Amino acid sequence: MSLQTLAERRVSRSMMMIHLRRNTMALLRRRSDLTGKRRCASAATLPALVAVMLVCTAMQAASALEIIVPAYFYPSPGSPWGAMTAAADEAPITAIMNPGNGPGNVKDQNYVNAVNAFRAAGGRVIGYVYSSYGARPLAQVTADVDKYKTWYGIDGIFVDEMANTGPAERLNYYKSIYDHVKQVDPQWEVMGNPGTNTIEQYATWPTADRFMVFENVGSAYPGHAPSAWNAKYDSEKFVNLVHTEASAANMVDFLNLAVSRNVGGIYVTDDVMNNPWDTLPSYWQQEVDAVAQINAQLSAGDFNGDGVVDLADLDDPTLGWKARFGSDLGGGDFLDWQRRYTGPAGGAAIGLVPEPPTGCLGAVALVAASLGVTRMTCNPSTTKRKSAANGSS
Ligand SMILES: [Ca+2]
Ligand SMILES: [Ca+2]
Repeated sequence: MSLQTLAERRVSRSMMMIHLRRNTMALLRRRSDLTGKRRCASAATLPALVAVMLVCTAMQAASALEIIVPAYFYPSPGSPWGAMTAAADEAPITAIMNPGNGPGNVKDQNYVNAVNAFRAAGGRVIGYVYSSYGARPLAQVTADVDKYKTWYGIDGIFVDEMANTGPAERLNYYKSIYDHVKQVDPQWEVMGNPGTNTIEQYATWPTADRFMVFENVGSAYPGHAPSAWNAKYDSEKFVNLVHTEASAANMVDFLNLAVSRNVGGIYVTDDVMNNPWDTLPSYWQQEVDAVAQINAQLSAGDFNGDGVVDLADLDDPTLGWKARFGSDLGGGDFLDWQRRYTGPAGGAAIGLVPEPPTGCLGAVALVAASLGVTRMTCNPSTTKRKSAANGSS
């Protein structure tokens, strides 16, 4: 992998983590008493985890799962753009705008307003261009890219109908698009859509920052097998689109399946062919909630949002657990951290892992004592966030 690609990955990861950090407070506020109960029960497994701590280093938190919406609907009043904007502080969302099989012929103020509102709420937007599997004249593609840059404040380009085979000149065609986008704006991402598995050369050439490697009906998703080379890259490099999936339960299963398959971006809809992308799914809010829940699990213990669960998550002067204890973080969050931290023992935190059944109480009490806090128990009604208990934010 080239240094440039690595740098872009870091930019992409840091953008994701900024989004995660922005959402941390909201996510934590949404956790229920049930979650508190589950956390306290987990104290019984702590001794086993201590053994793991001794042999491992700081644990890498997984990248957040992102929703990638082909938003091929016009932003008229009451359109699904409003529902996407309303959800943008709950889960990371990138919308693909597509005014007219591309940017269209004129700047559209309704798109300006919708895009600006969605981005102000935390969403990202990339602009649709098609490439006819390498047959569309390059100048037409780059002209579309330029129109997006001139008319809209967005975050990148979505290259549809991407080829997934050689020869080198086809790869070079897509690298030319990629290079043009990076010239137009080095911050812009390029998402390529072969719609199916592709060869690794498309990633290494490079031709895109991430790839949509599945676009098909729900019934084809469980049996889908990603290319073996995908495992060498971060999950944020891969996106799946699933349409014609009527079952909300299957949708949730597919989100988890995506995580298990090293896929960082997904969208599942019950809309069907000929155009499954001209509205949001009927289970949109359930999908947003499910992604937020998955991300809360993936980021548990990573209080400073840097993608790693380590001692800084306790000690960071503003974002660390100690600094936030009693405001938006409590004993259950410490146990999250303890479960996921696998680095060397340091400070007071690790030396106090107790035996069950008083595990939760003891762990929290010992850390709390070092902070001068006296009344913490394992009762979910008291370990839940103060903000939730007070009904404030
Ligand atoms: Ca439709
Ligand atoms: Ca961290």
